Amino acid sequence: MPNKIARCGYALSLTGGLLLSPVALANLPPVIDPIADQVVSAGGTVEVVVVPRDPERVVPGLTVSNMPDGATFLDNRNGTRTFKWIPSSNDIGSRLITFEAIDASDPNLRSSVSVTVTVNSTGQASQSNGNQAPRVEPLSDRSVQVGEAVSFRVTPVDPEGVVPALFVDSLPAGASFDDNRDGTRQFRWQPNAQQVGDFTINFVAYDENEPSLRSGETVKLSVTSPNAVVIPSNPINPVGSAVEGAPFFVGLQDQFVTLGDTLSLRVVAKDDDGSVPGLAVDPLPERASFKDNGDGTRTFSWQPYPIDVGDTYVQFSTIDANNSSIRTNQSIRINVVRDPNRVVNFPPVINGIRNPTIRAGDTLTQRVQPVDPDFTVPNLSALSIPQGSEFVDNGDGTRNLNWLTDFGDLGDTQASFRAVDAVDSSLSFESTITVSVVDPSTFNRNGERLRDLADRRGFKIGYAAVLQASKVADSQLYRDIAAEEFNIVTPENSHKMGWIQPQRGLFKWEDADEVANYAEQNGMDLHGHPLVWYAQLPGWVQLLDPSNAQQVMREHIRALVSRYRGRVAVWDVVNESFEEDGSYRNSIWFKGMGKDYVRDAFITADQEDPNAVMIYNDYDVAWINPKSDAMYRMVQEEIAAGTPIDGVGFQMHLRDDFSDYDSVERNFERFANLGMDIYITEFDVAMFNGQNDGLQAEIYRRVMEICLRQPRCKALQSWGYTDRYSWRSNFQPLMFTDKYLPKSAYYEWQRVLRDF
Ligand code: 9MR
Repeated sequence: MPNKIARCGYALSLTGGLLLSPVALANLPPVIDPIADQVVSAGGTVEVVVVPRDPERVVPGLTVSNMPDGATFLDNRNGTRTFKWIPSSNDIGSRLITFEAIDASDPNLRSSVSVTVTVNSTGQASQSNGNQAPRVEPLSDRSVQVGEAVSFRVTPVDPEGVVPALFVDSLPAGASFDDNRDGTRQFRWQPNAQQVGDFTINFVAYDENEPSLRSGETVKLSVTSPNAVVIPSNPINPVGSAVEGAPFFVGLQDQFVTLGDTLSLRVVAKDDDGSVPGLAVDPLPERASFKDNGDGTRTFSWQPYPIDVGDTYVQFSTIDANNSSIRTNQSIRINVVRDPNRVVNFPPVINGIRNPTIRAGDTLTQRVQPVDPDFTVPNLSALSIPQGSEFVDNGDGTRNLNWLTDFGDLGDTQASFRAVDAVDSSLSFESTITVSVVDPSTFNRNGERLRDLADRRGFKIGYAAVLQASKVADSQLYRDIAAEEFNIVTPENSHKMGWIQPQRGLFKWEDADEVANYAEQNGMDLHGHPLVWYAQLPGWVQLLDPSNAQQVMREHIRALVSRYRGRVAVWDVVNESFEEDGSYRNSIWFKGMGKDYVRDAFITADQEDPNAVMIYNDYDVAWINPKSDAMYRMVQEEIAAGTPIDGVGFQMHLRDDFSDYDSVERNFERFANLGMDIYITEFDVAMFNGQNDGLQAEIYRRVMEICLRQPRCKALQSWGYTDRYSWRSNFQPLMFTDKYLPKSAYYEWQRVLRDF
């Protein structure tokens, strides 16, 4: 069996989400959908739904500042909140109200939207331009049996007579919501046996020009077990009965927890044949644990934070002891409520600082970021810092430990910081790091640099650059080694749509420009990544009506390709459009344009920069399987249609048990025979078998050899280069350690590039 990569950004799936914590991923800030300014008469009502979106799809927190007296900002229990206010004649005038979305895991990642609310003395209550929110025609609750289909039409109406856009919140797995092309949409679903239970589905109509003008209609759908299934010993858990002979949960049900308390839930499963079934949970909420009690049961413990107020769904699985494909899954709802009479205050923490290593002569730039689960800003101070360093206030609640070192500083020095709760100064958190200042010669590598060896063969050797490389603590060392070793660089995150176009038409170029300038200064090619992808989309694209997808896609491609025309050598035009079975992924782009979006994207990109190499990029396609077969057919079709596609990017996120080399070689060959250039775009090899980097190095070597044997293989690019900054850093997949020392893999590549 070939290796599978972990799904992007969700490394939990690597292990079934049980034993390992997620690897460090770049976390993107949430955004709030645009909100129009409001005009209201005294005595009228202002009502605005505030919709935050997070690129990682975790539900952000929401706050409001400058709340007028008597206004409310209530939780709609679906991730949004409604601001409501009935001003009186004392409120006449204008005021600015700011809504802020706060990232669920990193409260320092925020973004805000400000709205001017103007209260008039006369006239009718109205929205700023008289435009009123559309609504959805009433729908009734219904019930459906497993195996049966349910289908109904959802009709939005707009008081102004324009056709509103529609979307559905919380579409159950397997359901669809298709455009009837007459302004309505059809909800269709055939629930399966795992979906027994109640589903609340919210259909929302919104005004495309003013997305904050919206209103919803909620339908409760009850899915019942078919009569044919015998309900066994466990009446509380109807799901447990779905597969005969499967283990089942005993007494597992929805939970309720008050903020400030810790939920402790003993999870018990049985199997009628007497064996002890396995237990797993996915996703494990942040800070939750699922401990083995040593008696076949496990205890799920979780202390929710304010960000968790509302519902969290957790899926437990119980797995047959003898056959792991026989399992029962059951999702439970954990409802977190705040007790208004109880003051809950959590202590702050300082997250995410690791012991840095720098060269004597370099400047350490260590950002220290305290966070408070209550969203207050902690007071940060230094308890001890190295002599000659400074602890500078960044003005945003963070501070930087800046230290220009020299040879006198060689060795390990500690720095300690304290964050004190803004409300209760008895709550604090201390954190200490060890800064290692190392003789620069420590980082010398034997032999020649990879890029010099590659240059001699007309080959590209590359890496993906960590987001904001100029701001990481050890940026000088990080960027110097990269510049010495590589002749092509891919921005790991700064080209992604969620990062670069957080609002429609608003482009944040700074971080992408940084990489472009760095590449030029160091004589490296730049590899753009990616123009069209289903993931890391900004909130506004997630809300987009598919009929607008084409225009949005084209605007995005044109903006990026034209900005970097002549500077980006290779573009990943379309990324990851296939599912494992070779079908097209049902992305917003596919929904809007069908599979033609791929062609459209290549044509659009090529028009903006005919000289750049335009490639299609995907994972798990480096060897022969249904997915690479589908990609092969797609490339054949595009070539026949004259689409300007120049090559294929094979990501190759491998594990250290990989062995399918022959298949890779044959696969590359068939694409080469189509005239495609081959790029290995995101190479890394996760170490699952302990710390032996020999296995890893062997895979590095063999893949480099395959690439060099194939004349069409133009580049081998690893997804980062130091384990310190890797999306899978727990598995040390790269060729330098987290302290920047070359591993065996490095020397294998060096040797092959030199001798092969
Ligand atoms: O390494 C990237 C990580 O930092 C991001 O959080 C994640 C989501 O944007 O994407 C990772 O890179 C992915 C790449 O863009 C596309 N192929 C799979 C990579 C690993 O998930």
